Amino acid sequence: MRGQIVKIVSNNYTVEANHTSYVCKARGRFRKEKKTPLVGDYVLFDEKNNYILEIEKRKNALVRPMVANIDQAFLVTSLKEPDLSLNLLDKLLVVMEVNKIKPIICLTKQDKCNKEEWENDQKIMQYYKNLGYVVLLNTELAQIKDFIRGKTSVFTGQTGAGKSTLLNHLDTTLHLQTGEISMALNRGRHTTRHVELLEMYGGKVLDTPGFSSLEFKNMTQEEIMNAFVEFKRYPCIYKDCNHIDEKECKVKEAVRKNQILASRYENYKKIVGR
Ligand SMILES: Nc1nc2c(ncn2[C@@H]2O[C@H](COP(=O)(O)OP(=O)(O)OP(=O)(O)O)[C@@H](O)[C@H]2O)c(=O)[nH]1
Ligand SMILES: [Mg+2]
Ligand SMILES: [Zn+2]
Repeated sequence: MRGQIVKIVSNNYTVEANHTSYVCKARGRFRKEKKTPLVGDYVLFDEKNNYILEIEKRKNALVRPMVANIDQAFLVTSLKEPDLSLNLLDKLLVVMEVNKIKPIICLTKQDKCNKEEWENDQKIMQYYKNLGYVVLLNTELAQIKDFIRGKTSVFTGQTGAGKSTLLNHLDTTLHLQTGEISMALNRGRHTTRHVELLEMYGGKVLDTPGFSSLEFKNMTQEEIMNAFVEFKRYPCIYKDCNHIDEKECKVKEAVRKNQILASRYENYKKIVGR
């Protein structure tokens, strides 16, 4: 039978097919072949013995969070508690740009900001909007639902940013566990511990465990550079300019003139390891 993996807890793979869930094991040979089934994978499975037989070719896959076959990503970004991290946001944008996944920036905890902080955040977010990115508040549920329809969306972002809370607001029947409960149980920092695929509003959404930092692997400097989409607006003299050590560089000039947000340039250097 053909189905889709909707949840993985240690070696148990929950596969959904025709609105029925099957808890399956994976074949031993997957490990030999270095194939790891991911949430979002379409698989062929033996529904009598509950074994995954075959993983279908993926449209794409992310390493962190570990998910497959994604159309778009909600980058759930808190403005407070935890404080806005433009470094994390830029890193996530790079991941999505490199993997050709549409990012949607979704801000949370605006209610915790004072007037001055919110005005400053809005200025920063206007910069991202000018780059062509969608920026929404987690209170704009109708718009979020519109984006969800007909697509597979991963919800990713820092732990405690409010991914599960937002999904609970979108579908009030969900009751996903959120921050405070885990604190009460003293389970540590990460409330969501498994990736889970859910269906809502004619689309699929994936709640994922948050993280406190992001590492980069398998990305070239060129890919990272291209992911900073505004750099292309300032063509340098040298086509292979890295915008770091070169003396005459239009990108660096644009940073000096405040045309490029300084934090974007600093995060570019950090991500490429400079
Ligand atoms: N004031 C305020 N609190 C929020 C908002 N969104 C989420 N929270 C709170 O933030 C805390 C963390 O929310 P979660 O939804 O558990 O965060 P998460 O991103 O799912 O975290 P992980 O599962 O650990 O990755 C909870 O106490 C929520 O009630 C918001 O917009 N405003
Ligand atoms: Mg969560
Ligand atoms: Zn340059």
